Amino acid sequence: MKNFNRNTAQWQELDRDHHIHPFSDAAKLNAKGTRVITKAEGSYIWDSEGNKILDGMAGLWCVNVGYGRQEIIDAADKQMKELCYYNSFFQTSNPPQIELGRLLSDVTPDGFDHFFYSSSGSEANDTVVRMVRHYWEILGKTTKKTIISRNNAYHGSTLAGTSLGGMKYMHEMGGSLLPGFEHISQPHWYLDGGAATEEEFGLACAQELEAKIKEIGADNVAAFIGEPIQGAGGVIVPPANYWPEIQRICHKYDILLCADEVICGFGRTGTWFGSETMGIKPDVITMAKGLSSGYLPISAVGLHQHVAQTIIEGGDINHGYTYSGHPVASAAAIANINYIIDHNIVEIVGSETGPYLQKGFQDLADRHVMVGEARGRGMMGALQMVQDKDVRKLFDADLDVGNKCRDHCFENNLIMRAVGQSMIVSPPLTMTISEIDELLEKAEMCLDLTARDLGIA
Ligand code: PXG
Repeated sequence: MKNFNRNTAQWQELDRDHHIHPFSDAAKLNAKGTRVITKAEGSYIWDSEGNKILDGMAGLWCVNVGYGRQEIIDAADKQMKELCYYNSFFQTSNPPQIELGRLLSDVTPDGFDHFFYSSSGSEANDTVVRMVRHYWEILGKTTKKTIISRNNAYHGSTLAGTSLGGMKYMHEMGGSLLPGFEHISQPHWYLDGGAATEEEFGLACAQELEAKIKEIGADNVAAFIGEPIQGAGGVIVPPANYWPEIQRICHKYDILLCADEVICGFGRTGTWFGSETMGIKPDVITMAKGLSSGYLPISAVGLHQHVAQTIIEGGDINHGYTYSGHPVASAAAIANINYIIDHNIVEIVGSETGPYLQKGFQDLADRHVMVGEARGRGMMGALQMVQDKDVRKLFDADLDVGNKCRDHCFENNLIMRAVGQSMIVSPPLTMTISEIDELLEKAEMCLDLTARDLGIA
């Protein structure tokens, strides 16, 4: 390929000269130089220096079936040649997007049979905001506009995504918190629970929703949105009574329940959807990432029958994207879902690899001086680092323990992400037991190195 054959230093220089990276401090990154990833296969990526790196994050929580699957490559290649693009606006459709809808109605929870497509999780969540408000307008409840979410939630980086999300530092950039969005506490018992039991805390967090609805007035609230298990916020698994109580409250006040399944969907938690793992029956679901395992950008909003029927009968839908239902991305998504089905990936995560990873993390937490808690479900997990396990006390923020540990991982060819003082994994769902062993060994070694930096061990 013309000009692709450069060395690391040349690529770093060009990257510095021409690229603004997402969620990065550009000046610091430029001074350090980016790591250039050149190829990938299965659970491993390679950089331009030839290092083989175990990808504990499946890219960015998305390459669920692992890298380089020929079935997906072939499906995209075939579709690219046949019909590389056509829109869905001119009363037109295309076979891959039609087939994808049928397949999604099979794998999504009961009652979901209509889907609206876009290219990213953020666009899908923008769609959720517009659709739920439109739904209430059709029903004549024009004041039902506000959407309630949680602090530290992540729902994307567009203006609506940022506003839905509960990341303060994102709201602060450019005054990005739009009106019509409210946030309640996240159900993070380990760090925020204080003296409460998990049950007491779960109930209290859920009941904040009721208090918020009463404060705003149910007539003004359109929906509640949440990730079944918060991902980017730090793999936060809510107490068992949290979601049932949220469900009860949404039902009581006639508020739509939206599950953001962008990370939890397509097997990540050991069932097809995180809603199933957490026992939720949502009205709307957001899907992206694992929908195509990241091979091509595609996302979807699933509408439960009762929502879909109202929208279908409600007249013009003044919403859509150039790439809604892109044929090549749809073909990749179909091949990806078929790969998941054909290889029993959801069942294997639910009964074998998921429990194995979780037990490995739990054992590590039990024996490691710095790990206060192991959280997770299926193939997503977090190791919470603490200074004092007995009182759940974090390290001083200035010590930057998360990034210290993340850097050790990087140097030792393991991708693990730091969220505050938690180390996060979300590996490909196809990761084998021996690869999980490698992940666990490297993770422990990097925790040891971090402890040594801090003078603990
Ligand atoms: N919802 C959830 C639950 C997500 O995790 C989005 C929506 C937005 O998807 P797009 O495709 O627009 O990025 C996400 C994305 C991180 C990190 O640092 C996580 C995401 C994106 C970027 C960084 O963990 N998740």
